[in-house]
Amino acid sequence: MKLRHTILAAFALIAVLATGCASSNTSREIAVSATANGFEPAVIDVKQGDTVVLVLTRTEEATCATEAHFEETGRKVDLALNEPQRVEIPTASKGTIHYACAMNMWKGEVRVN
Ligand SMILES: [Cu+2]
Repeated sequence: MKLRHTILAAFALIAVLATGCASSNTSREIAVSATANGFEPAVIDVKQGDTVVLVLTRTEEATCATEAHFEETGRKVDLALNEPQRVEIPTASKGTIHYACAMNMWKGEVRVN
């Protein structure tokens, strides 16, 4: 009887863990504005394995951040005024994804934790 309870408890624990794993991967769209002060917010924290899409929008005419160059992926995105650009961020491994304006003056980063 005691063994049976232990086995049931083990199955219950496995079920809880499996459910926890399945629901821990979430999908996120994160809005980033390119303004006269650069990319805002400049630092974003996400979880490894999550589906993460940055939605970059240049909201001011007077900014150097008219492009976003992604260091790790080599992707370059033109930021026309008030036209949101969607950029998927790779989150398979932990680390930091860096991006910057064409002159490398304004910088942003996505930290995969
Ligand atoms: Cu610049």
